[in-house]
Amino acid sequence: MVWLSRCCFRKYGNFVDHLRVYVKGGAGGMGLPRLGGQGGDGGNVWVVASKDFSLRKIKDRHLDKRFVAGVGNNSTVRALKGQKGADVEIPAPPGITVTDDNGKVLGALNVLGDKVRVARGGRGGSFHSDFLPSKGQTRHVRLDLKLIADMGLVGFPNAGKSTLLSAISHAKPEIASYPFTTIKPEIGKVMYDDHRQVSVADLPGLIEGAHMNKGLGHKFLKHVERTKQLLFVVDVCGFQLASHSPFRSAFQAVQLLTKELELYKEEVLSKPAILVVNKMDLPEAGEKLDELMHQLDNKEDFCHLLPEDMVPRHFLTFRHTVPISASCGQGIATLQQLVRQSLEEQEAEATETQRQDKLRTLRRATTSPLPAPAATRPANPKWGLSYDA
Ligand SMILES: Nc1nc2c(ncn2[C@@H]2O[C@H](COP(=O)(O)OP(=O)(O)OP(=O)(O)O)[C@@H](O)[C@H]2O)c(=O)[nH]1
Ligand SMILES: [Mg+2]
Repeated sequence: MVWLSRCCFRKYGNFVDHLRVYVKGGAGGMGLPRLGGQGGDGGNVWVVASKDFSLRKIKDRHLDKRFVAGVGNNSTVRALKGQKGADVEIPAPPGITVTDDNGKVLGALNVLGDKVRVARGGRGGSFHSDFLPSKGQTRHVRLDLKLIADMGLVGFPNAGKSTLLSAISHAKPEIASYPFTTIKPEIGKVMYDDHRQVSVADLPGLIEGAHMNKGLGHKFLKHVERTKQLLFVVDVCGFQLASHSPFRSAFQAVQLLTKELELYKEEVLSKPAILVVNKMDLPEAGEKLDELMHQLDNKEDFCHLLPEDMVPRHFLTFRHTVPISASCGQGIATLQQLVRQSLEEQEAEATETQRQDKLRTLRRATTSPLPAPAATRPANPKWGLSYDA
């Protein structure tokens, strides 16, 4: 056990999913009162979504975690307009949300090339400021990584999430019969014959109380926020974390996982979800699956199987329920097809919603009455003139 926790710590320590850095915009340059010269503005600090960059790399390359932009040049007789200070860019992976120390979101990097200004440079001295420059903005900002993947695997430990990922993609996650084998998220790519790719994020197992920071779940729950869909994975024969913890059947696991997500952030449950019932190669799996399907079809009748405060407010309706055996390969091809189908349906739905929105806006624009002629509009009492809004 000691060995296990040490090993976990070492590997966990390698993965960085948030970073707090100090940023400072450059000060502006002095103006030149005698000739009306304007000092250069200070440089800005930006966070830019860049290829092949991880938060770990930033941390390793900038041990002091300080990013300071260049100062603007003073105005001189030779160069009345001082040169602007150099900008500084912090390269970061896509999927980053940037917040200040008060938790205010400054911006998000979703695709390569997206950039967020995190510290503004000071203004160069000019006529308007008595030729005195201003200082650059100084603060700490937090970079928070949320993985971007098409599907996120959600399940109790040992359900077989990593085994499934290795069965459907080229990823080689660690697999073992003890809980919490996966301690850092990993993304695998499912390749289809027509070269379409679907990314699947293997996340550490959730346990009851994950939303309250129990287990590793809480730290990684944020990663399900950015996946397009959820792939619930349950062991058909149920799960027991330790000898003193209660045994949970597959039905209970589904509902408890739903509740954990609900307690973390209810919006997450609005994502389409697929239920994967794993380990169908085990003896009695068939009967267990029948029981699960019956319970899922009559959820209300089986609420008593859950702790009172763990009954989800809304039961999740899965787009598909797929029995598989991740280790034997049974049902894998069907699952791959259903995953793709579900993503394509979601894309089509999104396009349809966009089309409907556009149509509605267009209709509103064409049916709204024309603005009244200026002469008939009420006069602004303050100036005694008619005014335009
Ligand atoms: N019999 C059987 N065993 C399986 C199957 N899939 C996974 N297992 C076993 O279940 C155990 C857990 O598998 P993992 O893939 O590590 O489970 P996980 O959900 O990733 O677990 P954590 O990383 O701890 O959350 C391993 O011993 C696997 O060999 C299956 O389809 N059938
Ligand atoms: Mg795992």
